[in-house]
Amino acid sequence: MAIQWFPGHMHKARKEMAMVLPDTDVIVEVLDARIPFSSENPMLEQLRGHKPCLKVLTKSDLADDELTQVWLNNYESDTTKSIQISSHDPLSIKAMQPLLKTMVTPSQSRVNPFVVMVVGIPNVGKSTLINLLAGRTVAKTGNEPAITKRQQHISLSDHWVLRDTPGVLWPNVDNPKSGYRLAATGAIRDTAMDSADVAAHLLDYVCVNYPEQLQQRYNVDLPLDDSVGTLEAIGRSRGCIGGGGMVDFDRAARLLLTEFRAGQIGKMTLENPDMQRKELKEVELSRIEKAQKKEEKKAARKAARNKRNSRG
Ligand SMILES: Nc1nc2c(ncn2[C@@H]2O[C@H](COP(=O)(O)OP(=O)(O)OP(=O)(O)O)[C@@H](O)[C@H]2O)c(=O)[nH]1
Ligand SMILES: [Mg+2]
Repeated sequence: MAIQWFPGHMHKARKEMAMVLPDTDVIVEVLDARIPFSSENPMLEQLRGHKPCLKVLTKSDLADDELTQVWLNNYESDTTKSIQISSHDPLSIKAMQPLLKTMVTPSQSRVNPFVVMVVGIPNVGKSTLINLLAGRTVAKTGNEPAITKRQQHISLSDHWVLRDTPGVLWPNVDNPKSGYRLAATGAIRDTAMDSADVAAHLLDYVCVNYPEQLQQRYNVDLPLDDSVGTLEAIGRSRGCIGGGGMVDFDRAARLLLTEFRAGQIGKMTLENPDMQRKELKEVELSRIEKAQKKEEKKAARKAARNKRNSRG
């Protein structure tokens, strides 16, 4: 299922980001440590060009530590550095500033402060990070996407300025698997997708990769080879019962998603770099197929038109 959730303010935000980019010294791209691939916005990648970029894997308190390390190793390059943080770990936030300093070139003649633009998909924790760096509440935060609606400048000191930006998704999330993961972690409004569908996709992965945590949390015998059956068993064990004594799948799904997002099932990461490579190939193949079909349709229409004209 392709997701199309691109509210007007995101379109405006994208344009504003492009406008202020020339005056930006470093881009801080906030990624969700549970879905580093799916939370990386390809639109931002194009926008930033060769600007130095610090990839910040946030919510690491909710992610699988081993996989967070794998992802961090995956990013290092000349213009890109990476770090993991958690809003619950002040030391991880403190470690960011020295790293940012290594990414700018100080010049004695410089009078303007360095500008750091904080970007990322909705609900990933950009404003929370800014508040923690500033040491006070300067930006509005909230546990739902699209809280920040416009850019905001925050002076950290005479030498540093932070720019908070609204979360931006790309107009058409063309990898359906990424769409489900974005929905599972709360980057997409819950109303944009069917909760039971999102929960079943989450369980497809969790049942295989984190079966013990799931079993422990729900404390019932789960049929782990069947995600719909697992969701049904979770719903029954938690009293999500609707008419006729049947499990209310929507309620069970919402319960599972809430507990997953709060880290109550355990620390989990939903993707690794191998999955990223495989899925990017699939997306490319499907793009080529779609383009071919479009061309074939166009050719068929043209042939039909020519036939009609030659008859007439
Ligand atoms: N567990 C955990 N929660 C976090 C962390 N960072 C942020 N959050 C929570 O994530 C939610 C979203 O945080 P925000 O800072 O508003 O996210 P944002 O990226 O600014 O969102 P938009 O402005 O909507 O794009 C809030 O409920 C935060 O408390 C973290 O490191 N760990
Ligand atoms: Mg925000």
